[in-house]
Parts: sequence; structure tokens; C-alpha cells
Amino acid sequence: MKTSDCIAMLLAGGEGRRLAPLTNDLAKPVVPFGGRCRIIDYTLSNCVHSGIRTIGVLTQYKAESVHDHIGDGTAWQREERDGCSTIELLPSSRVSAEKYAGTADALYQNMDYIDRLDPAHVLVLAGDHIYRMDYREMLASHKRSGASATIAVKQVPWKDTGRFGIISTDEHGRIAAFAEKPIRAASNTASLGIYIFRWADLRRALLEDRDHPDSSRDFGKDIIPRMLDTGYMLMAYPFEGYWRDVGTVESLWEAHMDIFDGGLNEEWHWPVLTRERKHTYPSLLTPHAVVRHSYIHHGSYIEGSVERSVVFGGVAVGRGTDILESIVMPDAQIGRNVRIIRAIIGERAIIEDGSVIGSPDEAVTVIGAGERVEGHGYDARIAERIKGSVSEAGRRF
Ligand code: ADQ
Ligand code: ADP
Repeated sequence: MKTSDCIAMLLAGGEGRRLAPLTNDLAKPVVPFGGRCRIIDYTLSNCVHSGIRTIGVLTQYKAESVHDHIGDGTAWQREERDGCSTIELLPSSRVSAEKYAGTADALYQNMDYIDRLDPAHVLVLAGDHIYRMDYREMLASHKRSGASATIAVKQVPWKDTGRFGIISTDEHGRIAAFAEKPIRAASNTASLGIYIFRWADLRRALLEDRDHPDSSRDFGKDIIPRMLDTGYMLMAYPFEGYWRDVGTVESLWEAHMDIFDGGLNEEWHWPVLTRERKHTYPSLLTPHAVVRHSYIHHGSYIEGSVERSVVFGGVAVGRGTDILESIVMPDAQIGRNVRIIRAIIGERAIIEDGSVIGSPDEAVTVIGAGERVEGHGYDARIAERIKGSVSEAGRRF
């Protein structure tokens, strides 16, 4: 029996090496984003709002961190007219102790699961993109054309073409050529890594791929180019809205700055759903605090100055400290007289008094989760007091 016309398979298992050290203990999709949620929440919310009722989340690298975040999935369940979405966590195993499997391998390993649901179409999504998209429109276009696969595309700056799958189309939007991360791109139309496949055709392509022992089992490197060569009809679906791949430190930082430059807005009719954290008390901004053009999430204690920055929950910022164009992740403790500029501070990091982190004209600086940065003039007693008073503040509210 057909349970649904289109299911989603969300790839959440990549190693995320380019986001290190933020991904030392976390899978890339569950890296914090935007002051309140995690990267994967955007894609999950798109599925829920688009009425996709079955969402398989494919995990591999640091799978426990994805499990911890998603939990029983109820945070993404919204009672809508036609029922609510179910999130299933689907583990896929590694190729060997050293090697992580490619994106297509994750689907191949879960073929039985998809067969049981017997959908007509499968929406394949990545867990490291920030965007809002109604997949129903893309699905309608996919069905209208009768294509084997439809790929969402967008024009990207020419300097970035080497990071994407690059597409050329004919005048009807049919894909004529595809090159994964080319050194010299033929166009600046990029694949957004958002695919809708007819399940019967994808299934066949995944099986055919097993005949190629040298394949890296990747959608961009192997499956899409081979489907094109074989003569399958692949269509491009132009997407005009905000979309950003946040798989690198620089792009993660830039996407946060887009919040302040107006590129990335909250939209009340398309809320990003997430699992709420423990901080249920408000933030305290003391008389010394100067906060401009910033997000400050619940449960923070701010005595310093914060500008064009995103501060997550449970963060303390000491007196005399300046934070500019930076992202401070949950529960980081920042002491007094600290300077932070163009930096990302990982969860629970401890930045001691007098530290200087980042610079206006260098690459974005990252401090890993739980790392301690020693400062000048550090006083252990003050640090103890900061720690003690944070929990005290928590109890008070
Ligand atoms: P990349 O962004 O390089 O290119 P990659 O990061 O390898 O693709 O994978 C995409 C997603 O799949 C990520 O969310 C990652 O975590 C996840 N993933 C990787 N391997 C997995 C596995 N074995 N199991 C589960 N999840 C896995 C791709 C396309 C390009 C396109 C860009 C757009 O290949 O053509 O332009 O996305 O960002
Ligand atoms: P002072 O009056 O010299 O600021 P406090 O004991 O009030 O001394 O604060 C010492 C440091 O502890 C401050 O710099 C501040 O960063 C931190 N601090 C004080 N209260 C809290 C709190 N409730 N939560 C987080 N940090 C706090």
C-alpha cells in the first residue's frame, strides 16, 4: 500500500571537517545556528511546513549528537489539518574504520526502508543548508515535467563555483551538463544539493553504482553525472530565495552576518522549529551592558558590550569586554576585559579575563567547544565567582 507520495531523506552524517573544531564532538548538522537553533532545524522545518509526512534522517559521523538533538522528534510535530510529520533516525555504517561513506551510500544502505514505504518520489536533502523552501512547489514542477530527477539550482558568485556542482541547461530547464566542483566552471548555476528523484529511477541508479568499484558513492561525484550520461531526464528547478551552504567556518560566520544585513530574516509564517533548551529564564543586561544590533538568547548575563553579534543561551560576558561581529555559542563563559572580533566561540568555551581573540582583517577565528583560552591577568577567584553566579542567576529567574 502506498503510504505517501513523497518522503524526505535528510543527509546528516557528513564529517564536516571544514567546520573543525566545531565538529570535533558534533555532526555538522547539529552545530548551533542563529542564537536559538541548530543548522538542521531549517531543513527539518521546511519539511514540516511543506507537509512532508515522513522524514528519514541519515546519520553516520557523531550520530549520537544528532540523536541527542532530535530526541523523540516531538519538537517538530505540528498538528496540521492532514496529520503531523514523523522523523526516523536511520543509521548508515562507515566503509571502514578510516573512511566515511558517500551520500549515495547512505540511501543505498536504507533501500529496504524506502521500499517498505513505497513512495513515488524521494526528496534528498542536506543537513548543512540555511534556507526556507516550500518543497511542494518543487515537487509540482518535478511531476509536471515527468523528470527522473529535479535539482534545485541558484546563481552563485563566480568565485564560489568551485564549491558546488555546476549545471548547464537548455532553454526548457533540462540539464545538459553537470560538473562537480569544477576548477573552471562553464556557468555559475549551482546545484543546491536539494534533489527530488522518482524512486524507481534512483533505486536503479543506486544499484548500477554498485557495479563501479571505484565510485565514491556520492550524489554529486557519481550518481548525477552517471544518470545524465545514461540519458535520464534531469531538470533544474530555479530557487530565488535566500540559501546558503554553511559547511565552512567562513560561510557559517557570513550567514550569521546576513541576519544583520537583512539577508536572513525570521518569518512568523515559517518558523524554524527546534528543541527548546533548558534556559527558560530571561537574559540580564546589567547597567554596564551596551548591546547593539545583536541577538541575545535566554539565560545570558551581559555586562560588556556586544555589537553585530549572535549570543546563544546561557552565555556570560564580563565587564569591560567587547564583542564585535562574532558568534558566541551556548553556555560559553567570557570573562572581563576580553576582545573578540570576527570569531566563533564554541559551546561551553571558557575565555579568561584579558584574552584577545580574532582580528578585523584576518580569517574568522574559531574556538572549539569546551576549549579554555588563557588570558592576561587571569584571576582564578574571579572565574569561580563568574561560574557560581551564572547558576545563581539561573536559580533567581
Ligand atoms: P557538498 O556540500 O560537498 O556538495 P557534502 O557536504 O559531502 O556535499 O554532503 C552533503 C550532506 O550530506 C551534508 O549534510 C553531509 O553532512 C551529509 N552526508 C555526507 N555523507 C553522508 C553519509 N554517508 N550519510 C549521511 N549523510 C551524509 C553537495 C553536492 C554539490 C552541491 C552542494 C550544495 O555534491 O553538487 O552543489 O552539495 O551545497
Ligand atoms: P563586581 O561588582 O566587581 O562586578 P561581581 O561579583 O558582581 O563583582 O562580579 C564579578 C564578575 O562575575 C563580573 O565581571 C561578572 O562578569 C560576573 N558575574 C556576576 N554576576 C553574574 C551572574 N549572575 N551571572 C554571570 N556572571 C556574573
